[in-house]
Amino acid sequence: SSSSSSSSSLPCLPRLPVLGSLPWLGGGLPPHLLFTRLAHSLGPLFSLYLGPHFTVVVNDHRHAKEVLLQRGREFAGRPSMVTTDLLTRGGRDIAFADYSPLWKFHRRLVHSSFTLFGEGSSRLQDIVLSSVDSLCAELLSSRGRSFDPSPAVTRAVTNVVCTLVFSATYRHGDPELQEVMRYNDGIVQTIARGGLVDIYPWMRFFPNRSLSKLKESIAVRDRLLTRKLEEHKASLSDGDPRDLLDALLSSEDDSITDDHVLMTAAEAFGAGVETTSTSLLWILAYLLHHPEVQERVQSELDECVGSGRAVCVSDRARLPYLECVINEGMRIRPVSPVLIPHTALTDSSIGGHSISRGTRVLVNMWSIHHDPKHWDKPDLFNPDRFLDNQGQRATPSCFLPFGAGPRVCVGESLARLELFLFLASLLQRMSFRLPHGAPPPDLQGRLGVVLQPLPYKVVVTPRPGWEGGATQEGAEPLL
Ligand code: HEM
Ligand code: PLO
Repeated sequence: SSSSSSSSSLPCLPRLPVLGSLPWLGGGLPPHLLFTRLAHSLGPLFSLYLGPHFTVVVNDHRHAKEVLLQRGREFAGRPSMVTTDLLTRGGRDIAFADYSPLWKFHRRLVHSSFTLFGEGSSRLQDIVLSSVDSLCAELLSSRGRSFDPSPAVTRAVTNVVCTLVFSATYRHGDPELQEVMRYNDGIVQTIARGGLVDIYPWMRFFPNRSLSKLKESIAVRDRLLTRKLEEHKASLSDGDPRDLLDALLSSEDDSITDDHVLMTAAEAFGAGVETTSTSLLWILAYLLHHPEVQERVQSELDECVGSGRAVCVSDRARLPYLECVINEGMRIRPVSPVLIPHTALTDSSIGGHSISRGTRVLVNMWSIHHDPKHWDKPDLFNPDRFLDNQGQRATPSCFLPFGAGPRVCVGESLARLELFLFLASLLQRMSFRLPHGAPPPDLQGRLGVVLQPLPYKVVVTPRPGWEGGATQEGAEPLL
């Protein structure tokens, strides 16, 4: 059992003073692949020094569950890092804040505000569906030309989050929306988690282009969000909260400061956009590789929804194959392949090895999602693995794309709802294929703040009934 004490000691990479184990981490592989390879020789649980920081790497689902669930509270800390401290005003957010009673209260508040707009609420569905409609119209207006779907998808997802967080909806080309997307890009490019400043904090005193760009982007973000915050304060009423900002502002507790409200809004934004759009782009990339999967989703849609109406949340239970496609996409390309670093809040243990307080723990979800002991042909995109032999949906216990335990993603149900409504609506209305002679998308991806596919191009063709664009032909007129 996981609690039995182990006689062998925890394997550790060699290390030098100051550099720690960094010289043994060369080869240019991104961390999730490097750790997976090291686990082959050292075993699924090993340790190393990232500069001065003793770090345990967990590569199998048994130990991951110990860290995230069984001893979740003992491993619910976060290390302090230079870039994320700048990003969050020293941890006044959820994701990068260390464990504290205030953090716990803050997280619960955010969680319940999400539930307020969450599943079952028709408002959230309306917000998502209206953004999906414009996305479909935009993609269908390409009229058979090939294009990169990423900007349009990112814009659509950004619009959903803007509505949720501060009730703004933007038209294509709105300068404020462009400002939001530009600052977000600046942060994404410079916040590379695990960068050198985050290992050696003293490096921030050297001229550093990337760090100045990060600071500039953060300043643009703060100016915009402060303006939204002031507008909300001025128009706040006792009625139902209009959005996340209202919900946070109406909290009676003054331990939640303006800084907390601002950082939470900024984070919901960043997390909401980066993860959802990236997951959608991965799934589209795999559909281009597997046209038979796309056709099967479309037959399911034709059978259960048809082309006479828009897809809605209540169709979810009737579209099990689409859910499997979404799960398989998140399994094979987890957007956060090593989660966010955890730290031990007290002396504890993993797999019987004692772990001292302050130890950093990296959970390698990539290796868990590609473990050949638990997944048949793990490198194959096969949505059927999420169906049992009766054709019912089944979720294997080593599938954890949102993490688990006290630090589980707070946006999980929102994210799942968005992925479902976006994919269902897109595939109901159009088919995606490769441009003539184009190679299928690269599936290696690039690890930045999330694991992203490299840019690729698609051609879309409207499906029967949707040739006229987003509004389908022969539909009831609105008035
Ligand atoms: C944390 C995945 C969408 C907000 C996380 C973590 C993962 C994750 C793996 C880290 C868990 C850990 O460190 O143990 C995803 C995926 C998404 C998604 C795969 C979409 C496909 C969202 C959305 C939001 C969100 C839409 C909010 C609007 C957060 C926050 C945390 C988090 C605030 C930090 C939780 C904490 O540290 O306590 N997410 N996420 N995520 N996610 Fe998500
Ligand atoms: C993305 C860029 C934004 O400008 C700021 C931001 C906030 C929250 C981060 C997100 C970024 C990247 C993805 C993260 C998210 C919190 C949880 C999520 C790290 C940096 C994941 C997948 O773990």
